Amino acid sequence: MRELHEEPAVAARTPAQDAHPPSVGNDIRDRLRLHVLTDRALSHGRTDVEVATAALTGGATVVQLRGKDLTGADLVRVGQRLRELTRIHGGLLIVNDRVDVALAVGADGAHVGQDDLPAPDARRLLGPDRLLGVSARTVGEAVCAARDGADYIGFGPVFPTLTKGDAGSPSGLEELRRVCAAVAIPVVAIGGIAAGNAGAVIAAGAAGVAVIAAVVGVPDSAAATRVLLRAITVPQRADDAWLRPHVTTPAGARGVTRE
Ligand code: TZP
Repeated sequence: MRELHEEPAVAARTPAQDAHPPSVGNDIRDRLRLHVLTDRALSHGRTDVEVATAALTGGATVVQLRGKDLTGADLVRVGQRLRELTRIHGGLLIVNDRVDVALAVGADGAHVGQDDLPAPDARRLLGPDRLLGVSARTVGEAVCAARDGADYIGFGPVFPTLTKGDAGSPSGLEELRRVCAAVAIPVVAIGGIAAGNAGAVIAAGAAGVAVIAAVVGVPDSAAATRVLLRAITVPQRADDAWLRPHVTTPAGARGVTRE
C-alpha cells in the first residue's frame, strides 16, 4: 500500500470537466446524491486521493473521508488533498467522526454516528454554515437527529454489508421508507448499496446513497461510480416538452419554449 506522503499531486481539471456532473445542482438534495466513503483496506492499494479522483470523475457528489485507523495528522494531510480535489470537481467534502479535522481542513461538513460527538455539540462546533450528517438506525434516532440540528440523516445499513463489522442487521427498504417519511431533511441510505439496488433506495424516498465496496472495492472506481449514478438518476424524458410552459405565438412560430 502506498504511504500517505506519496499521495500523487491532484491533477488539474480539464475544460471538459468544468461543468458539474448532471446530478449536482444548487439543491442540497442533489448535492447529497452520491457519497463515496474512503476505505484504504478495500482500495486495491490505491490511495484515498486516487480513489476519490476516480469517484469524482465518475460523478460522485460527496467524498467522505473515513479513516478510523489514521492519526489526526494523517487525516488532516489527506483531508487537505481531498479538499483541493473536491473543490476542483465541484463536489462536497465531509469528514467522518472528526469535527476537529473537518474544521482544520475547511471541509463542507462532518458526519457523526450515534456514539460520536453528540449532534448538538457537533452543530455548535461546526456553526450554521457547514453540513452536519448524523447516522441513524431507527425512525426515533432520525427524528432526534433532525431536531438536534442535522442537515441530513445517514440511514443504514439498509442491506447486508461486509464492510462494517458492527453495522448491525439490515433494516430493509420498508424501514428506510418510514424514516424518509418521518423527517423533512434528506436521508442518505448506506449499507450494501450497489447499482442493482440503488434505484429501489431512491424510490423509497432517499435523497442519495453512500457506498464503499461498490466504488472503492472495485478496480475501475470511475466506471462503477458512473453506473451507480445512472441507477439513481431519475430518467429525463426526451419528449418532456409537454411539461414545459407553452406560450402563445404567432401562427407558424414554435409553440414550445425551450430554455
Ligand atoms: N455505516 C453503515 S453500513 C456502512 C457504514 C459506514 C458500510 C457501508 O459500506 P458498503 O461497502 O457500501 O456496504
